[in-house]
Amino acid sequence: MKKFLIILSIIVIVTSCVPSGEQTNQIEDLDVFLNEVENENLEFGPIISSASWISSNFITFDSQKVIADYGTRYTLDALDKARRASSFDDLEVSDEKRRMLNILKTSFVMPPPLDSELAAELSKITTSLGAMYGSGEHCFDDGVCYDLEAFEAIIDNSRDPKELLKAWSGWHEISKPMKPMYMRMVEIGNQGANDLGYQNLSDLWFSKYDMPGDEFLMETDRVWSEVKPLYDALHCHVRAKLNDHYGDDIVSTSDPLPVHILGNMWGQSWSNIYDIVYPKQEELSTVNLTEIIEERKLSEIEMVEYAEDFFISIGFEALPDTFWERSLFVKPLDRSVVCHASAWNLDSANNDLRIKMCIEKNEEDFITIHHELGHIFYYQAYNHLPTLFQGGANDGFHEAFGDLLTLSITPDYLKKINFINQEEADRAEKDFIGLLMKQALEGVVIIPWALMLDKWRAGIFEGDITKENLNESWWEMRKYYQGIVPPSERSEDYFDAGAKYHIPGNTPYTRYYLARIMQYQFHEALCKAAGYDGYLHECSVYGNEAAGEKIISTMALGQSLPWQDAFEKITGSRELSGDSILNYYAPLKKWLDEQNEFRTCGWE
Ligand code: X8Z
Ligand code: ZN
Repeated sequence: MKKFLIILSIIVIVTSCVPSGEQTNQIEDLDVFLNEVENENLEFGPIISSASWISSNFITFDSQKVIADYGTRYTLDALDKARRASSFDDLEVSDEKRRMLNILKTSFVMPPPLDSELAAELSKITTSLGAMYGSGEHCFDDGVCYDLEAFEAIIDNSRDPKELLKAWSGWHEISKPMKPMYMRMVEIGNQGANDLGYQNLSDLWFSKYDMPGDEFLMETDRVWSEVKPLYDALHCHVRAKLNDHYGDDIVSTSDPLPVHILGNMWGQSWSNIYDIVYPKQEELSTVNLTEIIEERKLSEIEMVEYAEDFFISIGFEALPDTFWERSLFVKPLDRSVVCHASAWNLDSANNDLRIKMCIEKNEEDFITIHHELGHIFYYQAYNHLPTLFQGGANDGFHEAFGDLLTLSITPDYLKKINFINQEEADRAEKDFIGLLMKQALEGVVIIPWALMLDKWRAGIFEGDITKENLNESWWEMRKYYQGIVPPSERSEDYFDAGAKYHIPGNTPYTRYYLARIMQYQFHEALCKAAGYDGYLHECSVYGNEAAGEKIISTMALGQSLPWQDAFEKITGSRELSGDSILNYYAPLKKWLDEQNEFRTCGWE
């Protein structure tokens, strides 16, 4: 019997190691196929990228026509490649090639079915939605028109509830006509996802995390349950302070927060109301970067240079000249552009990297510049890989590295770059609650928003949310997760989600949720590895090449390995966890709990 088993196992080993004639042919076919994909990506990728760059930088009838046409051809070609990739499903191949084939099969966000008419219709809709957002404007009865930046100037700075309500409502007019287009897009996209073997778009979107989609979603919920008490404490304090400022008519001490008074069009960051929630105290003062940028009369490009310097200080190579020549840093006055900040990898073989951003000279945009350069340096680090591996370990990684470095913008760092002097640094360091509060108003506040956004989209993709309850469900979920409500009654005539870039733009949003959790895990691990054992908010990795080496070598892996491997390389762990963010904010949480002791927290 034993002898028989040995013979059997030898046969098994032999059959699994030596390919049959048919398999050998298939392996050759696969190599030819992957080579063809690589060559086509290198040849046509840069042209499609340029067409896309033009269409976002010059929103005109013609640029949209061209990009819609390119979009159709590109998607049909990608679908064909996905189909060909599937023909190798049963072939035994190396992990690397299997990963390439999987990337070809899953790299869709809004796939049409393999039908040129539907593909053209879908491409036209997605292009139009993007352009409607990018060129969105609302004109009031007096004939005065506002675009997003003009509305944001009010929402971010005004303290007049009437003016805030007008600006918020005005911007949310622009998305009304998007609703039927959005629903038709989902219908076609769901059909496309189905043809690719997924139940629907949601199944496709959550299939990209190197684990079954439902397990991944359970992981994100688990981490949210860990972080929620911190968010709730912040919400409670902010509500009490807003109530002190505006009174019961605008915000009560027991209801959710009305979105228009939070200092951000979508209520996703509350850092613009920092002065209301954390009034100035003698002897203590957090650094105000907006004032420093204004005092020093920094130009938009100089702001980007400071961010570049941070990356260079930890070992990254400087950005190519073409980055500075071809990027868009300042909002043009003579044409319509998509102002939402983005980072572009137009031609990996030639390292053609650019950002497109209508930079405003303030703290918020200084932070966003670091975020965008996180993308750019990621591209630069992995552009040597085959094109199919040029991507983040997962999409959250791509969003996380720039944000990670902003945690290192400590008073000590600001002193090193001569933004503040020793005395100012000492005062800022003493005001660590102020520093943590400012960070939390952005970094913690975004978390439930970033989680709910794709949950809402999943509801539409799965058919639980329909055109009859599209807006109602949006606000129900915002209330449930964020404790935020609209400032007025919103009927189903509105499509309020469409007033957020990522909805008409079809950018998945769970990536920001992952980033906002992982960035603290990265920060804690890098600070510990550097031998730092003080408060995490005082740790800066500026100039730390050992930390830089870990970041750069992880980035250089691109998406060639499961994200858990890349994650382990930096953190030593393979799992998401809320522990690091809770450790980072522990002093603030203690302070908030004291402030909230006699307050009623939570919402219905
Ligand atoms: O869209 C962005 C970046 C470009 S990837 C500016 N962010 C999200 C948003 O603006 O809603 C960064 C934070 C979240
Ligand atoms: Zn980003």
